[in-house]
Amino acid sequence: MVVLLKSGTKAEQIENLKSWLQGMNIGTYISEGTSHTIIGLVGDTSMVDMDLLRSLDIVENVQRIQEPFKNANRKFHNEDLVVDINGIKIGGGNFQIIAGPCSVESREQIIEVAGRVKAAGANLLRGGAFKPRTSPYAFQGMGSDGLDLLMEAKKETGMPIVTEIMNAVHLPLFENVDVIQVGARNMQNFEMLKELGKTDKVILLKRGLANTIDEWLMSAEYIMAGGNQNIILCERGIRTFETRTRNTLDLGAIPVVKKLTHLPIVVDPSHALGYSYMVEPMAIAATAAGADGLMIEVHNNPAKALCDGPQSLTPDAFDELSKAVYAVRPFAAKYEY
Ligand SMILES: [Mn+2]
Repeated sequence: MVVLLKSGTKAEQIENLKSWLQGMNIGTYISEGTSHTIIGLVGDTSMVDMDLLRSLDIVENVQRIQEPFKNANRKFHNEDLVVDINGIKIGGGNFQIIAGPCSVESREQIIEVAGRVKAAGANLLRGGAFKPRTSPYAFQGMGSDGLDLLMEAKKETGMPIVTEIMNAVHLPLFENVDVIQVGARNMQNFEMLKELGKTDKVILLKRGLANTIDEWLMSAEYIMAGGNQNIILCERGIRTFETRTRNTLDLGAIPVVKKLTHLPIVVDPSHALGYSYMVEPMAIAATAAGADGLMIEVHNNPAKALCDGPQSLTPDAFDELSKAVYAVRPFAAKYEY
């Protein structure tokens, strides 16, 4: 971190700032220019409040040289993280498709969809049991009954389960869930992130709908600071002025994330676009751009789906998507940092 002082700052004021920083175990390196003095901060500056520093009378500007996230930082983890879910690997060159309905609605529905997406090349089954709906009057999910049905589908197909948690008090119910999803709306539910950090579960951390990449990585940092390093990031579109798509799919996040962190990133074009006809082209694009996986909503009868029907693919459409994606995959962008 570098602090640029205002011109005319007195030596005594600089000494005061130095000793204040020393009190926080931060060393200083002072460089006196012709008009301005610059102080370089040496040590772990992740605890330093930049805004507080900037508000000081003698400070012109403050800049971070290093990102405030450490556990999630590529600089400290040269090798890509490979997340292993019962032998199914994501990251470090391993690519997987997670597919399934938005919500678990019935035994028949989840078993049928699971069988179809597995046959088409998906390796993990998604399905919501606890649903974060915009309206309190909309279908809220089947709750723990939905989790039981997911376990049945897992038994039947052998596919690991990915499902969303809405409240840390539900954690005991998630004991047999393979990947716990933190939804976009909970990306900054810091108390829940801390609880997930104490578990050894694989966490799929969706990007908030109005969050920057740095905020997203700081949320990953919350989980990792608690000891849990098993995180998969999921880009699911961000809110912009565009209304023709449900959100705006930020494919630019893929190379940025690859540069900043060793964590794998999967892309969810279903929630990003909101309409089924847009899902396949953007799934292909995300794959080509080097995503480590995809998350796709598939329903056996999208017209009757209790949630997110318009963006859900039929099993037949998912077959087509899967073929196209696996055809593109060998040509996907590769990143080395
Ligand atoms: Mn959904």
